[in-house]
Amino acid sequence: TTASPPHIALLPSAGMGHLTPFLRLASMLSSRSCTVTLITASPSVSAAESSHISFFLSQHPLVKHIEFQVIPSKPSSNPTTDDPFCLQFEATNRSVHLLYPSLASASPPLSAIFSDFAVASSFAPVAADLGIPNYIITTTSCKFFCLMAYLPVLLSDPLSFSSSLSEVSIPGVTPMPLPSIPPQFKNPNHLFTSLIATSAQALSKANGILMNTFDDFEPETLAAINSGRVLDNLPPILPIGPLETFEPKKEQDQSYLPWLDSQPEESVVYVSFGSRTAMSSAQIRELSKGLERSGYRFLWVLKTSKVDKDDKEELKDLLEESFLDRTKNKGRVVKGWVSQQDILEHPAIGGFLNHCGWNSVMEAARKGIPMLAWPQHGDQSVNAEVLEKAGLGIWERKWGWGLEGLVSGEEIGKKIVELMEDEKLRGLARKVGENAGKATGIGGKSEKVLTEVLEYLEQ
Ligand code: BUP
Repeated sequence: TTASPPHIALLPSAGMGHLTPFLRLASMLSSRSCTVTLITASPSVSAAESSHISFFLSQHPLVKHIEFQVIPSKPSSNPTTDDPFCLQFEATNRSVHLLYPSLASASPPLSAIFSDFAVASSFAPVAADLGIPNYIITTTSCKFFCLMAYLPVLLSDPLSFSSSLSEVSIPGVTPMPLPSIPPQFKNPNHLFTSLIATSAQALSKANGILMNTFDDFEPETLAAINSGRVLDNLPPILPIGPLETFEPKKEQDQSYLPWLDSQPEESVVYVSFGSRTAMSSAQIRELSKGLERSGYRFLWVLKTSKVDKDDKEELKDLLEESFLDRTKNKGRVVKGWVSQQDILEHPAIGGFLNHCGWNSVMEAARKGIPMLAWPQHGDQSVNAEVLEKAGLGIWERKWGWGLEGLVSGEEIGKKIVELMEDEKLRGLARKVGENAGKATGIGGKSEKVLTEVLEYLEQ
């Protein structure tokens, strides 16, 4: 009998940064004739997640959907964090065992499950009971993944994050300066830290770890981890990125597109800090000054709350009317969800001021758009270092974590000018884009890795 394409279930966890790569991969698998089941937790934290899930399903009628109820956390059950996404990771971990019956009775039978790193520990026993391969998907850089995988070892030594050391050392990986480490990692009791450490301990049980990165972007780190230098018990690390985007244009407020269409090529700075950064009003004011001072055209997506459902402030309450007036020909400020993919693909975009969420980095890499990195929290400082090293952008380290300090408009303005005028950087970034295209093209390294996994899983 000839082999038939595998049936793969995908289990993402909370937040658009986690959902997006899963939906993209689901679409890629579906177009390669796999049977795909998308598993989603309900209720979701943000409105963006629920609307993207519905939209995805409407575009992919062949994809099966399992929705499961998460057992909610008790209010203020965790004294170390009130981050709704982090609490949802924990709630999802407590609930994934509920999936067993529907996964066991899937038809055709499941060939494998691709589950998020954040649920690795609680899902490992479910996968073992089902007796099917489990691949873990991480939604960050390979370098930050190394830090997460090695976290249990670091936490076992009280001196690992001691302020007397200037950097954190992980075998095989270039040292990470202490200020780049998420501050929560210094507290082993913090929910974020304990979730990651527990997930890390389950990695050795997985069949492979799929990553949205590519060999040319992080060659040394990928070589180190795949030769067992970081830890000797990890399954293969499988770089399959940058993931293809499926998102067709949505009916949404795209009032900025006609404006963008009328701007010269590579003249506009696109400014966005992802779906989870709530910038302070003082920093928003400085950023507006910086954009104006730079003299460059800009498209700025502004958010003021961690969860979109809470974002109620209007532009006129956040920015001075005189600013909006003075810059009305130079720029656009947008509130609410935009199609970042369409924006980054637009020829008018010449630079990207961004928080370095890994999806955004890979999206900029695909298009070879130079970035000005301004990490806000989590994996973003390590990601900033990775993209700078790869030639995709610049990073002003002294700005620190965006959510902690206040950077002046003057400095921001200067850095934007640097980003837009650095022709060498533009050339390097373009090369990154070419390499990304090669990796995912027919016969490219990332494409081959995914093909091999799917061939292995054929039934
Ligand atoms: Br905001 C926003 N439109 O308006 P990251 C984001 N995106 O398409 P994050 C939009 O969401 P984590 C918007 O293109 C990317 O694919 C964007 O993921 C898209 O950052 C995704 O870049 C956001 O990884 O997540 O949201 O901060 O903290 O998990 O990295």
